[in-house]
Amino acid sequence: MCAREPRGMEALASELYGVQALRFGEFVLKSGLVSPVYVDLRVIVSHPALLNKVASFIFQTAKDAAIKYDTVCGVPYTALPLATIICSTNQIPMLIRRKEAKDYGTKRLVEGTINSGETCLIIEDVVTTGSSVLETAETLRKEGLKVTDAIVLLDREQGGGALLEKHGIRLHSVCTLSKILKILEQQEKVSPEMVARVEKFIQENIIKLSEQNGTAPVKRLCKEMSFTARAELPDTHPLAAQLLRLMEKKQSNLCLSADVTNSKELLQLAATLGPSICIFKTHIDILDDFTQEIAKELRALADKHEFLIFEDRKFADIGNTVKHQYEGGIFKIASWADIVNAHAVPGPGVVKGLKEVGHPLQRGCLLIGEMSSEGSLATGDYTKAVVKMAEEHSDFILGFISGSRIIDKPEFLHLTPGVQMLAGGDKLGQKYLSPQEVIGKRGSDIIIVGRGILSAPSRPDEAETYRKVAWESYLQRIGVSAQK
Ligand code: 5BU
Repeated sequence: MCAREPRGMEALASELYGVQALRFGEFVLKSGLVSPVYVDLRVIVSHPALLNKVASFIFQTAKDAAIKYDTVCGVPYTALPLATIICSTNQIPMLIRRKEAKDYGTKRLVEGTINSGETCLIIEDVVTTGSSVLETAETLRKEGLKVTDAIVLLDREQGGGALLEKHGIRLHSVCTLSKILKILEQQEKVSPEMVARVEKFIQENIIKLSEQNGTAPVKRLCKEMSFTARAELPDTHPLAAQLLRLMEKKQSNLCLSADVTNSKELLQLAATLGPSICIFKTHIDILDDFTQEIAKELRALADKHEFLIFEDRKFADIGNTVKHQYEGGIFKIASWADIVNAHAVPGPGVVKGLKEVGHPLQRGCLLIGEMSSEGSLATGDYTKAVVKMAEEHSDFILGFISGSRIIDKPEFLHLTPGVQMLAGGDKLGQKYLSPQEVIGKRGSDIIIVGRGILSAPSRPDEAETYRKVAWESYLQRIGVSAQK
């Protein structure tokens, strides 16, 4: 829903352009998409007169739409000062949504007086997918508040309104991106060619409801960065870069989960499926007959067939203990596994301990952001905290185990277990999604497949089938048609 064009919109558009809240050119977004427009309304806090003006436009839009509400909440952070001005000027009680509750679970997520049953109006600066507004609405609703409407200064018209409508929220915008474009074109600030480019970009990047999953919209993933391009980014971990390059070379984003209990079978798997895979994942402690010789032979096969070895050890103890578990014991994991993984549950000490051993050896670690098993507790704020921990230790953490992309930074890799051709599950809580869903729709990079391949009559043939399907899903995602 877009409000009638309010008077003074031309002046507002011109001022926003003047302070570079809207910029035109070529911008690489966090997702790797190249966009001809960049909207950053955070800058308006440095221009008090403009900040006041934006707040009054938002308030007027709520008035024009005759919305009934008791309180106002701004989506953190840019909309917080806007909500403050609106509430202070018009004597309306305000609520503040915390982005993260410190000490998870013990602190309040919403500050201010909450009167259950009251209606809260959400204020936002810019809406693309609608997911930030939706997150805020869900937090408020959990506190017993009603959320029926949201006002946004700028709607990028990329599907946010439809998502919010699905969740019972009417989106009202002071202005749309295309309207602002028209104004700036008339003012000769933006060329007709640039307007056409931006309009095309908006059209091509509309996130359709059918592509959205639950509350979090799955991003439209066309025209993303290729694995090769991601390998070249300055912040990509050297091991991730090596992996990305070998994936492109072998045309494989398949990780085999070699869950067998006999070392002969393990080595045979590595020898026969090696050409089809980018990673060979082990649970070394389920082998009946492990010796260091096996690790050596596996290492030689990894070098021969160019795959990485990932020991799915799931470290989850204090730093000092995991250091020993990683380096020593019978398995001496650090001496042969390129990649290990860890739970974030103990806090950053687990990463620091592992890093002391692994970093000098140029190893890398994946953090477990989500699990594929039914009823997993690794969701929501926990997953967000895992992402934060990874960002703080990106010299050792190269990515995540997760069901979908959990951070839009192309430097990080996402590996997803719980994959089979047919969705479903096993009797012990494992849940399966298809390779197309995981790579094409959920934005993960690598599928991890165990029994889907291991229980097939011909393991090499089945591995090839998984490799091809996952690779084609990746090619489609980056906008390249698969070579048959
Ligand atoms: P499957 O046979 O494809 O179901 O095997 C999946 C493998 O991935 C198995 O080794 C699990 O231990 C591993 N896994 C998982 O299934 N789910 C998770 O969330 C994580 C690991 Br973390």
